[in-house]
Amino acid sequence: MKKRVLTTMLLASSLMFAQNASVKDFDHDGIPNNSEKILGTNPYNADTDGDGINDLKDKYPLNIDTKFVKSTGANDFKIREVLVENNYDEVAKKDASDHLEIILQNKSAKDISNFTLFYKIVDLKTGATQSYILPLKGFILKANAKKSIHIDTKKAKNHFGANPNSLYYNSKNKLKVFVTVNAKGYEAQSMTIKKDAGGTEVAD
Ligand SMILES: [Ca+2]
Ligand SMILES: [Ca+2]
Ligand SMILES: [Ca+2]
Repeated sequence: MKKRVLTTMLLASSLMFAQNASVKDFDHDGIPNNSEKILGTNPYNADTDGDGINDLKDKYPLNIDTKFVKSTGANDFKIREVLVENNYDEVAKKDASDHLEIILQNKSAKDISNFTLFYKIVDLKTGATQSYILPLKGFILKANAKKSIHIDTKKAKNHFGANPNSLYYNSKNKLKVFVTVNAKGYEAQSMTIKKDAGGTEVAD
């Protein structure tokens, strides 16, 4: 009898929790947070892949529907490094953290802005792919300087929103990450990196 009461109570409380969770929709895209987790979309971004189509209407919310057009112009900046988990950061002489980090170098005497990032994640075991466009609003690469772009869930300067439900965070398989950085009026720069199998380490 006692056991039955407990089960009923547990059921009732989990139902209440499910109802509460289901009505939460942080990004107001019409998809509840818990459904975004199942779909693999970003609960903090109404347009997860950045292609201009809202998650609810997007047939492929994790792969851009439009073609990413590379910027052209002066070849004045380059990607110095792309860091992922299990990388050794040659510049800082320490292990790289788990998030995606792109280190840019300005080779010119002029500040560069108006950056947009395109990145594609391929799960090398399942073949699943995801592609994202991310405008890097407010990011300025000063003349002759190097600076990192961080793609994670931190809200800080030079940090830009990663999808917490993406392959990057949820697949334990070996991944390949293709990165292209656009800057209006400048030659786009690309780099590819592999992320070893295994989960992201919380300790980093
Ligand atoms: Ca939502
Ligand atoms: Ca969303
Ligand atoms: Ca979209």
